[in-house]
Order: sequence, then structure tokens, then C-alpha cells
Amino acid sequence: MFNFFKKKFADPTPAVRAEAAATDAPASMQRQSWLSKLKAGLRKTGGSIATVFIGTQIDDALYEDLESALLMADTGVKATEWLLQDLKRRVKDSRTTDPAAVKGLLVESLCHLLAPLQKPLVIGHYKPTVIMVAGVNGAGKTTSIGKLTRHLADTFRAAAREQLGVWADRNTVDIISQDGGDPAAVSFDAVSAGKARGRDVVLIDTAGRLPTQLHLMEELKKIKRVIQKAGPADDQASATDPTDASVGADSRIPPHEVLLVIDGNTGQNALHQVKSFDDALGLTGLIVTKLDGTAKGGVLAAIARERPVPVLFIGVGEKLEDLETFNAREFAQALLT
Ligand SMILES: Nc1nc2c(ncn2[C@@H]2O[C@H](COP(=O)(O)OP(=O)(O)OP(=O)(O)O)[C@@H](O)[C@H]2O)c(=O)[nH]1
Ligand SMILES: [Mg+2]
Repeated sequence: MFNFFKKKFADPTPAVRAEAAATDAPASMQRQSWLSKLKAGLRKTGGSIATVFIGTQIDDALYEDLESALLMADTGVKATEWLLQDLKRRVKDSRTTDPAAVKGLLVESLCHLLAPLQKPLVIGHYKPTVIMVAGVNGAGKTTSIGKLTRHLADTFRAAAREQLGVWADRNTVDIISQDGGDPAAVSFDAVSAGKARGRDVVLIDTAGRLPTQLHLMEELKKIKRVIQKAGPADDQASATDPTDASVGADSRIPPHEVLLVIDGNTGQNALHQVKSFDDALGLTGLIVTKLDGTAKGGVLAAIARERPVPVLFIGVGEKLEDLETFNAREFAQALLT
């Protein structure tokens, strides 16, 4: 079992990062180029917040401006209140009188707020690991699945080189689809095929366009129920007898992950989607797309405060390399520095 992207992009302490830079230059270069992309993508959101700190005094006006800037960035009332309170405490403790230093303290507050959202996607625990992907029309589901598929193939190839030569030559991706077929039945077929063919991962794309939100939820719930009927996957991590249904039976039943893709551009509306999809489906993670060019990137803080479903990946563009794992500190720094 390994955490997705662990090899390439773990969240290293500075010491480990230095070591990684020495031994794994291409990976750290990739992460560097991702960081500059992330920074560019978040410029619109971060820019208006950063202007609050260009004055010479830390006073009520600064906090009021900051409050407006955070609300404008769709941080939401609750997260904005939390951030202001936490920041004021940090400013008091540090006894700083320099507005520029307050920006650095805001990075710390934001980092603290976002940290619970940071969680790696674990694959390899179940065989196959079944990942159902939901989201409204145009959120970026299919694009994200395409990017993930490529990353997964790379991750497995990297693991294969290091551990098991046999994985290397394996034909990596099958696509199961059926025009006009019942989505739940196609999903069931895909999971069954994944099991029969000994695949590592099954990704299930779903449609976002249905007459109403209610129709969409009902269809997604049905897809989830039908996927469950495909029966338990092999548990690769536990030492228990896989035929003993009384042990860990629930966790082996697919889908192992139910991910919601949200369009970061939709701000507070994305938060509403998280709440309603989570209520209907029991989400295990989020993919937040289109953070490039939006002024509403504060929505991640709102999610952290109001419905902290882990953010597994964030997207800042349409290209393959524009989807990456979410790291709270990177995000806070990219946003504000
Ligand atoms: N700028 C930008 N565009 C993105 C990103 N992710 C996806 N897109 C674009 O968003 C559009 C919609 O993406 P899709 O992947 O088709 O969305 P979907 O959720 O599968 O849509 P439906 O299947 O119709 O429900 C496409 O033009 C993508 O290229 C991103 O991170 N940044
Ligand atoms: Mg699609």
C-alpha cells in the first residue's frame, strides 16, 4: 500500500525537502513548477487580500479591510470570523507593529485552518480501489479523471520500478462505457471487470447534467448502491481472512472513495454543493478545480470551517500537470506571498 503521490510529492519538512532536492531533482522541480503555477492561479484571490497589508499601521481599519477582502474572496462569514480572531491573537502574542508581518501571521492562521483538509488519497489498500466521482455539470469531473488516470499510471509505474518488475509492462488503462446504457449498470460492469481483471483502481465518472438537482442526487445514490452490490474488494493491508465477512466487511465494499469535484470559481455555491452531496452520498474527498483565474479561492477556508471534507486534489488549469495534491501550507503561502 502506498499513499498516492507519496514518492513524488510527500509533504516534507524542510530537512527532508533539502534531501529530496538532492536525490530526486526531477520530482522537486516538478513541484516547484507546480508551486509557481499555483501562485499564479491564486493571484486574483490573494492579490486583493495582500493589498490590506501595504499600510504602515496595524489598526481597526486594517482588520476591517481584511474582513471585506476575505468575504469578497468567498471565505464566508464563519471562516472570516475565525481567521480574524486567530490572527489578532497571533499579532498580540508576537507584539509586532509591522503590517507586513501580519501578513505572515495570516499565512499561519490560514495554514492552521486548512490543515484538517489535507489528506492523501490512499490506493493499494483494496484491490481494486473503487473511486466514484460526482459533481454538477461542467465542474471538471472528466478532465480530473483523465489527469488522475495518468498520474496513477505514473505512480504505479514508479512503484513497479522500485518493487515489482511485473507491474511495469502491464497494460494500464481500460475504459468501460456504454452509449445510452443505464449509468448504474455500466458502473457495476466496470467494478466487476476491475475485480475480474485484477486491476488496482477503478474510477467511475458520472454525468452532472440532469433536469434537477434532486434527479441528480437520486441517480448518484442509485449508482452508489449498485456499485456496492458488486461485492467486497480484496483487502491487501489487513491480515484478516478475506473470506471472513464479519471482519472489516464494510470497508471492503466499494466504492472506497466518493469524491466530489467542485468548480473553485463558484465560491459559496461550491460550499453548498459540498454540503448537499455529502448529505446524499457521504463524501470521502473533494477535488477543487479551476482555482486558476478565480477571485474566490477563499472557499477552501469556508469548507474547512463549515464542512471539512478532505481536499485530495486541486486543479489550476486544463493541462495534465495542472492537477496536484493539496497541501495546506503551500496553498496558504501561494495565496499570500
Ligand atoms: N481553467 C481550468 N479549466 C478546467 C479545470 N478543470 C477542468 N477544466 C475545464 O472545465 C470544462 C469542463 O470540464 P469537464 O471535465 O468536461 O466537466 P465535467 O464535470 O465532466 O462535466 P459533465 O460531464 O458535463 O458534467 C472543460 O473545458 C475543462 O477543460 C481547471 O482546473 N482549470
Ligand atoms: Mg464529464
